[in-house]
Amino acid sequence: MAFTHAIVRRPGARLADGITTAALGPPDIDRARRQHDGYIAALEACGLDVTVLPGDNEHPDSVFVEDVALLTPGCAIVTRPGADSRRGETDGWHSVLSRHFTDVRRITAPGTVEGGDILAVDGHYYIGLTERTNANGAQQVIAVLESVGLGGATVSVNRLLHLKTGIAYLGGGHMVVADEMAGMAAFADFRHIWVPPSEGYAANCLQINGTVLVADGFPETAARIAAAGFTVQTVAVDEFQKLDGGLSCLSLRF
Ligand code: CIR
Repeated sequence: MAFTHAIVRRPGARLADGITTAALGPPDIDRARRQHDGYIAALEACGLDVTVLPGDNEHPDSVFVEDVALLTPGCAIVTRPGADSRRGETDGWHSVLSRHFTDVRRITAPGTVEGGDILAVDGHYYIGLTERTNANGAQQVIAVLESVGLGGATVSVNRLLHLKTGIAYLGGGHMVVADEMAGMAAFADFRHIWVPPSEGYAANCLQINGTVLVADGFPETAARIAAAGFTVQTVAVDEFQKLDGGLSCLSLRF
């Protein structure tokens, strides 16, 4: 699928208070801002027109905009994050998305959904059931998708934060897989590009208009993706890794 636009949000002043399991220390806000600039430049180099929203200083994790919406060719959906501290991040997103989409839906209680749990594969949407995305939320997403002629199905995720923490679809049947995703029946028929355990963070990569953005510092994964025929561009995002955030989490593409 060709993308023309992306939406990002500047890191907020309270970035260092974001949720994390990473034990990599607190992020350096100035370095995070520079890396965010580099990320925007990488999206632009892929041909995207990038809308940059101002930082949200109330919500430390608000830079991870992928989690607050699902954008599809038929509609946009504002999610309802499963993390309590992230729930308020969705305020204002209906109006942001209404500038680009005529049909904007919302996930409602008791459903919870975070966009990091939704993997788009050629018009089909895999929805990871995790601590952040529950069955009710997933069924609401599937109902919306079906109402616009698309489809979705759930997969259970046990060890990872989000589904896309361990998997990325590059197009052409190529799936980058790490950890538990490598053995998942739902993805068995794809052409796997396997991420070694020492480079697990790099599984969250992003194919945009033929270029695959890969986190800097994971040479084996970058080499394996290049060997599959893709142009690879590395992007430094290690300040966001400290908050369990990957490349895809930092933008919404459409
Ligand atoms: C969180 O735990 O919610 C954030 N610190 C990281 C979110 C990363 N988002 C994603 O993987 N889609």
